[in-house]
Amino acid sequence: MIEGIITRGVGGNYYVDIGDKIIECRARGLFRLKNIKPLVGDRVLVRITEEDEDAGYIEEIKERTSEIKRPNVANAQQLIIIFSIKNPEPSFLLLDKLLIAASLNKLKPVICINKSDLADEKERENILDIFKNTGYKIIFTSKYEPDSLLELKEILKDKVNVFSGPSGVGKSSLMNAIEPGFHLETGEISEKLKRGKHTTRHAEIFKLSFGGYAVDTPGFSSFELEGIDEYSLKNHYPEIVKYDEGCRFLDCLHYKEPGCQIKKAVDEGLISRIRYNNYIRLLEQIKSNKPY
Ligand SMILES: Nc1nc2c(ncn2[C@@H]2O[C@H](COP(=O)(O)OP(=O)(O)O)[C@@H](O)[C@H]2O)c(=O)[nH]1
Ligand SMILES: [Mg+2]
Ligand SMILES: [Zn+2]
Repeated sequence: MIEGIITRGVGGNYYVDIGDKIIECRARGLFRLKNIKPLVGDRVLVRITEEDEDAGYIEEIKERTSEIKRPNVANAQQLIIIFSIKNPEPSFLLLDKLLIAASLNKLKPVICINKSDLADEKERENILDIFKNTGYKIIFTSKYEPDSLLELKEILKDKVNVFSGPSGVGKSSLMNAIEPGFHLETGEISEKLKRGKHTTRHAEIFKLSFGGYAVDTPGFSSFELEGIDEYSLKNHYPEIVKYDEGCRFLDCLHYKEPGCQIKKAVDEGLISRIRYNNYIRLLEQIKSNKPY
């Protein structure tokens, strides 16, 4: 049997990339018995049919390391969160929500600040300052700066990458710049035309010529704080975890409690006030949804 990765699934047919070619496969009945549905991104073992060397059966699905919804993809490894430094300016609250989504979905987040040709050194430093002490990987990219594209490619290489970010930040332009074979539509007019067309999306991961895969997700942008309660939210802020020691109350939410070390760390400039304020906004949102 040959190992491969499912890149596309349409009506019970699965397209499995085995390295040098794509094999069209059916899943074996035993998956249905076990109530397992093969997903795009699944690493599988395939038995090639005797009659046709481009067709086969999926015999085994390897254990998944992650599973995201909308689109439903298994084994994604990185979430590439794309915002632009301006036109439009980044929403740091949405950026935080995407970082939390990455954390919840066991994806490594990479913050990609695009259109960096429009920014000066000071503006870049302001962004880096917001994420100080988080440990997040942050890169600045522009379709006009070839070195930045090389850096992005190095990060994407050999990984299953999920792209996320609001429209207009240059996602499609960026993909086209790193992968000339993509020919994605760019600009506002094409965005409008596309709207409403792709209502029945089937998941698909796209092979990158330099190694790895890419998949686009519209779903994460409407992300709600599913599965997080007020006490677990802080675990998704690495810099809060880092300085979370010595608060007067053991279960301190770093909210209105006296003797809070996190508020002190914000005052001392160790934690960005923008990040802290977002944390408080999300905390209040979680609290208010709670039926008391
Ligand atoms: N200055 C600058 N503009 C860019 C860059 N990338 C894209 N744009 C412009 O931003 C607009 C939106 O780009 P598009 O790729 O369609 O964004 P998407 O909606 O995120 O896919 C277009 O007018 C692009 O020409 C960049 O690196 N620098
Ligand atoms: Mg686009
Ligand atoms: Zn505290």
